[in-house]
Amino acid sequence: SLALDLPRLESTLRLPVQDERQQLLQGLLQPTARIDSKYFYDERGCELFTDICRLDEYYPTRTEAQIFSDNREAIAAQLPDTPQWVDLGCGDCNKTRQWLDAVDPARVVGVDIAGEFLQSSIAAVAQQHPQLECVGVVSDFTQHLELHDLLAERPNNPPVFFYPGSSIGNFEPRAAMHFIRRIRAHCGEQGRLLIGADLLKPRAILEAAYDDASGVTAAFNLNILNVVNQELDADFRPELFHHWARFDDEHRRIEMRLVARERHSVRLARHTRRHFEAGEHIVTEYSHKYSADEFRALLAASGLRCTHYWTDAQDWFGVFLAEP
Ligand code: AVJ
Repeated sequence: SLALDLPRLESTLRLPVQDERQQLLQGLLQPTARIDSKYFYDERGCELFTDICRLDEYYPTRTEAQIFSDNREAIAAQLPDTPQWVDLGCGDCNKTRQWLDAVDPARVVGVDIAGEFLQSSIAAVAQQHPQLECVGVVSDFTQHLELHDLLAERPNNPPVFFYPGSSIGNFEPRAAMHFIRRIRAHCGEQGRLLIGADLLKPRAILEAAYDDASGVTAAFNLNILNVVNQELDADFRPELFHHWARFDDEHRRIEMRLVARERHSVRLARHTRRHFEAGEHIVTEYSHKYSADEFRALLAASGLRCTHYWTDAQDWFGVFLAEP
């Protein structure tokens, strides 16, 4: 039957929905309001992010893709034979698909928080590669990465964790270290991490990438308020905020905010309101930037040794291969 042809889908989503809503609410009630960046990615947010990746100003996606296509065979040559390819945040699996010929994995494990989307994107890979075992794991892996049992089913196929796109930049450095340590704990001796990280570069280039002329990133940022309205039954009016993105030299990160245009108040939950003064802001995203040496040091602090490094002609983006 059709149902039996669907690839295996597991779930490690553990947080009850109620806790998630409570966390979101608490963040909004802090002296400086915060919304976790994961709330960007509803259906509209995913579309807008796809549009961002095609912007002239947004260089990371394109630059990483170039590094991958220029070095595909050289990178694959450094990986263990027939690994378990674990794509963290696989989305539509388009990036993974491009590696299958070169890497020849024993199986593909696609991990993503968006469960419905995951089923169909993993199914598409499985259909294109009938010999390949494909498993989808619905998981908020940034909170709890727990794939030991799954990986142990193939003890002779070491995992290659694929974490592209500089998604690691959303973590603050300490949290990034803890997350990479979790990955390391899954590596055994032969496991590897293949990770992309955005590099430090002149401020004007960074800021343009997060505040593009056509306003796509502004729309992406403002859309998070619609997501929060859905999640909490809140009544944010996006038109009362404006998009703000700057590079913070001290913390070496792009910070994205939503700034209140005027004094007003928002209902967050049934009996909870939050007031905003004109100019008061909500932090919606950090996107940390590293030098290649700093990123190697982060890997080292997380128990992994960077063995190979690839970059583009301008040193704008780094691809790191690391092992225990
Ligand atoms: C998906 C986290 C890598 O930080 O560049 C793009 C998200 N935000 N434009 C990034 C994003 C605004 C992106 N990451």
